[in-house]
Amino acid sequence: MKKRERRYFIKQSLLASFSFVVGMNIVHGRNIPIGMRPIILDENEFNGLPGKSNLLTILNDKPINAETPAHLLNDDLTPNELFFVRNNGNPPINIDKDNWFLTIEGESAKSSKTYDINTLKNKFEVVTYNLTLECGGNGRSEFNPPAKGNQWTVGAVGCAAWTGVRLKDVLADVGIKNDAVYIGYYGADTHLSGDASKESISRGVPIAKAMEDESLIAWSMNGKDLPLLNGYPLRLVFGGYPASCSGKWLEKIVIRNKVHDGQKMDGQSYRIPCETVAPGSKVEDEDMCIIENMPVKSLITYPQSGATIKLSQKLPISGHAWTSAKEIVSVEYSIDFGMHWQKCLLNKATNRYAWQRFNAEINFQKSGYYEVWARATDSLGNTQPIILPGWNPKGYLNNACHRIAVKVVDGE
Ligand SMILES: Nc1nc2c(c(=O)[nH]1)N[C@H]1C(S)=C(S)[C@@H](COP(=O)(O)O)O[C@H]1N2
Ligand SMILES: [Mo]
Repeated sequence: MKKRERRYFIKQSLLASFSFVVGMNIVHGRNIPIGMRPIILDENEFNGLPGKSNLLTILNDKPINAETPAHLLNDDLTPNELFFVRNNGNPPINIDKDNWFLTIEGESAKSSKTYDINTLKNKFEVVTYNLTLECGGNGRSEFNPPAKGNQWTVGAVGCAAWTGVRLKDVLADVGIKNDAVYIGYYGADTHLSGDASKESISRGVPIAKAMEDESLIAWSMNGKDLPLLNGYPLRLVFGGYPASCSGKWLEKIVIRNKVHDGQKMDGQSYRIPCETVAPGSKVEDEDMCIIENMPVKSLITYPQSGATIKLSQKLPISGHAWTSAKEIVSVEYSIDFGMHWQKCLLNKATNRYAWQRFNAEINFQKSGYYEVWARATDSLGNTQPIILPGWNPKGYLNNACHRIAVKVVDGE
């Protein structure tokens, strides 16, 4: 009997990821054997992320997840190419922004309407807000016992100037019934399995959050089109909430008469135990609560951890602090592992949910190894824990103080 040639080909979903990363359709891609990657992914000048700096740290390429090293987050507005990327599925390809449609409907909508992006621009007031987006899983890598999922360190956060229309204006145009409690989104990305009937993610926010002035349907980031990986051509942006609520590649919003029950709203996703639990506990789904407001947090963005300075010099430090409350009221730093804290200079925010710059100059009295820690306090009196806050099964909401290493050496 003739021996049949056996070859195993990659899955359709992996091929879709490869095509996306390469930035074009891979002709004959179905023939790629299992275990082989397009060679271009291994060439140095190509980090595989369209519109993104190759200085991002790639945590996962199926789906694409990449974070920003802390010292590259020093700008007041995070440059588009440095803004982190968190995908749950395969981003859409071949987008035509002139033929992009957003439909608003749902059991608590008084009508159903579909808008193209030009209509949104012309029909509603166009506004710009600086809004901080932070993934609910930012900081996950520090949890112990470890939590599964992307091992974000500190860089799943950024603050950009988002331009678009207010979600509340568009919802009002459609009409909101009195029984509305939630909105949910649907995007054009596809499930990793390749199954077209499944959503990769479909989350949302309570109606009160949707109605805030700063809750946007945005098409622009820092004065430019959204990068493809950040939701081009249209996305939701909610500052102060886990970024998972800010639906990318936005095609549909539903006005719901109950808590939205889309993909990753249920089970353990984007939920924490309603009551504190011991590390490592198994928590039943019904004892898990949806994450709403994000906790107060800060990041030292200058200098880079590991910096060396001379004892005779002062060390300038800088960074950002953010909160879902009205504002940050103080940022302090410590160089003695939290025994003493000194105040930093703190800028006012341009608007609610924008991060606030802090600065300080540090004098060291002796040469040696130091850590600089930063701790922010918001207008509700909430402050950051020094070590890891409440353990939770999925590793969300780690707002422990950021630490950097500094070496002080003798000399002028
Ligand atoms: N359609 C869609 N929207 C999405 C996601 C996604 O996978 N698909 N990821 C969410 C999550 S979990 C986060 S943290 C943010 C990340 O936004 P960014 O990639 O622009 O930084 O987008 C949210 N919106
Ligand atoms: Mo996220």
